[in-house]
Amino acid sequence: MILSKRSTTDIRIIGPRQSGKTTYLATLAHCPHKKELGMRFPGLQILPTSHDAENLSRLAEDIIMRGEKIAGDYRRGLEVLPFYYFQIKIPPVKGLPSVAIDLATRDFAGEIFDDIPLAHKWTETEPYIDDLFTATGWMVMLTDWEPERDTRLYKPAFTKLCQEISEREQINPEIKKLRIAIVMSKCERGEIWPCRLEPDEDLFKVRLPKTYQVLNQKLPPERLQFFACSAFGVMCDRKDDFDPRPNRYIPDDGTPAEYSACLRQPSQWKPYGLISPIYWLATGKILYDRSL
Ligand SMILES: Nc1nc2c(ncn2[C@@H]2O[C@H](COP(=O)(O)OP(=O)(O)OP(=O)(O)O)[C@@H](O)[C@H]2O)c(=O)[nH]1
Ligand SMILES: [Mg+2]
Repeated sequence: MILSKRSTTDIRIIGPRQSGKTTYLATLAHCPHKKELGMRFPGLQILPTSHDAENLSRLAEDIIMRGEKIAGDYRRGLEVLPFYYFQIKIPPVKGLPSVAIDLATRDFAGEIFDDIPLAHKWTETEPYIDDLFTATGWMVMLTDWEPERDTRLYKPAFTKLCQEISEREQINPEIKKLRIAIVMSKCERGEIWPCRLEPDEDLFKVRLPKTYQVLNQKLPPERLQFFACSAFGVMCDRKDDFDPRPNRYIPDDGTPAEYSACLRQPSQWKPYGLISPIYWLATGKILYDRSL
């Protein structure tokens, strides 16, 4: 008999400004390719189960589907920062039992991540870091890989976070169970789309070597995994009708392409890799199909 395993997962989504955190959550809430997913994985369910999570789904319908980008977030007090609740059911497959995940999650404004390495901002940043340590997992979304970002922001931010982890786990051994999923967002971009299959080796190790080194020195693989995801996906990844162009357009207003893209063709909207990081954060197992 296959037993259904139920677990509650409390995740914080962090990462620099405009790395796609809120779009990711709105896409998860809306789950635009539900019908197709239902055919590929009968029994798969992704349900927003709180008012705020339903609002996210409306954000997807009213803004993303209309080809606009959702507004960036600014630092808000933790007491007013919403939690989004989801129920995710993954059917039994390839010898793994079915999994039901009760997900509680919230995303922090990018400026909080950007401030992590800044000693003079620590008093403002610390309450958010305290909140991070009340979660069972972190999803860190990164989007660009210029050497400058690798050395000047990501490496120092992760060095500080790892230092906090090792200090706090001396006091609270529960923190030793914390898992961290590092996710390259917007992976439909042509130059990184092929690397989505092995993001650890082909994306992070190659494109963010300093960050990759620090993380691997500080955290064992049971606590650290690398993923690639895209809230937008490509135009069509079916073998019989392949069209690998990113399903995004870049407004012609001079804003940097990485930060201002919008969904191009809502009828073709098929995100990539939304569930994989959540699945690993919840279960410690790698999902058989990373495209999920
Ligand atoms: N190409 C592409 N662009 C995306 C994707 N996801 C989000 N974006 C775009 O990236 C920009 C920033 O997205 P947000 O979701 O607001 O990013 P954020 O991390 O929540 O940003 P802050 O709230 O400022 O921290 C917007 O223009 C989005 O449309 C994606 O999968 N692919
Ligand atoms: Mg946001």
